[in-house]
Amino acid sequence: MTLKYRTLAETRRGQLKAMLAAGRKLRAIEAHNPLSALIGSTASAAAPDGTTKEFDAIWLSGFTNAAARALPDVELARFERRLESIEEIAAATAKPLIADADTGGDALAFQYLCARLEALGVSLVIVEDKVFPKRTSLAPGVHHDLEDPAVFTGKIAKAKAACLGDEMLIFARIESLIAGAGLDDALARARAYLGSEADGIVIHSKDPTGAEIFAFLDAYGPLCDELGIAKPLLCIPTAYNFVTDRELFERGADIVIHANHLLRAAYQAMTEASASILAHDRSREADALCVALPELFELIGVGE
Ligand code: SPV
Ligand code: MG
Repeated sequence: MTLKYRTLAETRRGQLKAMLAAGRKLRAIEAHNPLSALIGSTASAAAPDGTTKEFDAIWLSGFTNAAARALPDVELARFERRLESIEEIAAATAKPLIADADTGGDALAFQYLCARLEALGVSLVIVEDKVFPKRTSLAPGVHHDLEDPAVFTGKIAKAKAACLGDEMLIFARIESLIAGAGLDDALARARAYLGSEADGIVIHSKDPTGAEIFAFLDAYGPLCDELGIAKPLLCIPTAYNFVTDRELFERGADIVIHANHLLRAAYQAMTEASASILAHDRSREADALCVALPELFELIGVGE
């Protein structure tokens, strides 16, 4: 870890809740190890209005955590192993952390997981309404079993009760659209989860046209109005990435997660650099694909 970008669990944990309470719209970038978290945390770009944009939080993706180990995203990582990798990332960035809990296992396993994540200073835990062990959401032709909504909300209620404070949020992730169960099922689940202990809702979709997600977003505001309950909504626009964050915010999303892009960017550069070294019988041509060493030293330090 670098000593430059750190914070205390106590300082970090409540930040996301405070940002949402202030009405902020938030962007998160995926990390699969401490270096990718450092890169995502220090990334910036000029916004059209002259301000500087940064990511507001780091997404501790289950998919890229597994992919970095050359494993499928099917909840194979053991509890302690997953926590170790989250702890390593937490030591490398001061940004708020959003943890992907997958299904969280059964109610007891999810209680313990949330207790440990709270102690690490995680700001938001996302748990999905599939049956353990889940299958990855975006792969074609995969069958998904959805959890009974009452079992799922019961699990969230127990985990909330197991937390020592009220700073760490737990969002309920709806997988109806991923499982092919349709918009009506997604909205029925949104209704149930809005009335539960969950602090917010995640809606996921793999429809590349965006029609599915727009239909849900159009119905979510009126549903909240009908119930008199407003909870933040989070989207993961990997499949419909022609839509900008701004448009998703304007259509009612509060948080957007770019869920796997640093791992995929690294994969692409590693593949091209490997082929280039073989093709040219030397590494000079691959330099164009690689960070210069001084830039890497600047980020991680040289131990002086
Ligand atoms: C992840 O990044 O692990 C996610 C998002 O849960 S997705 O892979 O699209 O399901
Ligand atoms: Mg995941």
